[in-house]
Amino acid sequence: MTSFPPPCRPSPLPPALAELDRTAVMGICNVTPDSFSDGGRYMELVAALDHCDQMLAEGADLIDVGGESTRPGAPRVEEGEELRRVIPVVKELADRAVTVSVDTMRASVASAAVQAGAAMINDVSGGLADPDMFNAVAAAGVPVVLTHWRGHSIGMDGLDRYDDVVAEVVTELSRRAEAAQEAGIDPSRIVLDPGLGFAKTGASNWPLLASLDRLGELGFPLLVGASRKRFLDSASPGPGGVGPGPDGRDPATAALTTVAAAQGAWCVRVHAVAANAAAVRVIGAIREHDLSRSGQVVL
Ligand code: PMM
Repeated sequence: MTSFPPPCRPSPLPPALAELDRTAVMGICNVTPDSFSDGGRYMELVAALDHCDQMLAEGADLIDVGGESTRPGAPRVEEGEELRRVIPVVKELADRAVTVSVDTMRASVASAAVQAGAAMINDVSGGLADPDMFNAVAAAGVPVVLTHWRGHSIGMDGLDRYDDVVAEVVTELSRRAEAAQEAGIDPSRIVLDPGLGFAKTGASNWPLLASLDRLGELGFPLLVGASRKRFLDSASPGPGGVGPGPDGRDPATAALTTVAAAQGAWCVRVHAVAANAAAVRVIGAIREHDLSRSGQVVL
C-alpha cells in the first residue's frame, strides 16, 4: 500500500483553478500546421477556438496554446509567425474568461501573451532556450512551468544519455528552479515538469513516472505531459506488436493521468480531454472520501 499527497498548486491562479482540490486538466491547443487545416488565418482561428470549446465542454480546466511544434525533429518557427499563431487565440479565450497558458520558449512571445490575457507561461526549455525568459516571467508576475529539457527538438533524441535518469532530471530541474528564483520569480509561481519525451526516448520515461515523488520533494507543484507520446506505444498493444499511433495512445495516456493524479500532480497536459477529466475526478473523489479518515489517499 502506498499513500499519496494531495496536489499543491502555484499562485496566483484565477479563482476557479485556485480552489480546485484535484489535479487540473490542461487541454492542448497546438496552433501549428500539423494540428489544424492549412486554410486562411481566420479559418485557423475558428478551428482553434472550436477545438478549445470542445475541450472545455469535456472538462478541461485550462487551455495551453502553442504556436511552435516541439515534436522530435521539428525545426524552429520564426518569432513573428509564432506571435501570429498564438496571440489571436489567447485574446479570444481570455475574453471568454478561459484560463490560458502559453507554450513558448520565447520571452517576447511570453510577454505578448500575458499582455493578451494569458495567466501562465509554459516553457518546455525551462528557461534555457531564451536568456530573457525568466526576466520576462518575473516582470509579468504569472506562474511558469519549467520542463526538463536538454536541447531543441531537432537534436533532442541524441541527448537521451543518462546514468541515472531520475537523479539527473531532479538535479537539472532544481537548478532551473534556482535560476528562475535568482531572476526574481517567486517560488510560489514555479511548476516543474519531468519533460517526458524531451531528450528521453522510450525507456528513459518510465523511471520518471515511477519516481514523481522524488521530483515532488523539490517542493514545487508538478505538471505531467505524457499525452500521446511515443513511449506509450510500449503500453498500447496493437496488431502484430506495432504501436497504434498518436490517437491510439489515448487509453494509455488516461491510465497515466490516473497515476499522476494519485501521486499528487497539480496538472496533466492532454489532447483528448474527456477520459483524462474523468481520471482526475475519480482520484479526486477517492481522495475526498479518504481525507475524512486519514488525510491521504491510500491506493
Ligand atoms: N510536451 C509537448 C509540448 N509542450 N509542455 C509541457 N509543460 N510538458 C510537456 O510534456 C509538453 C509541453 C509536446 O507535445 P505536443 O507536441 O503533443 O503538444
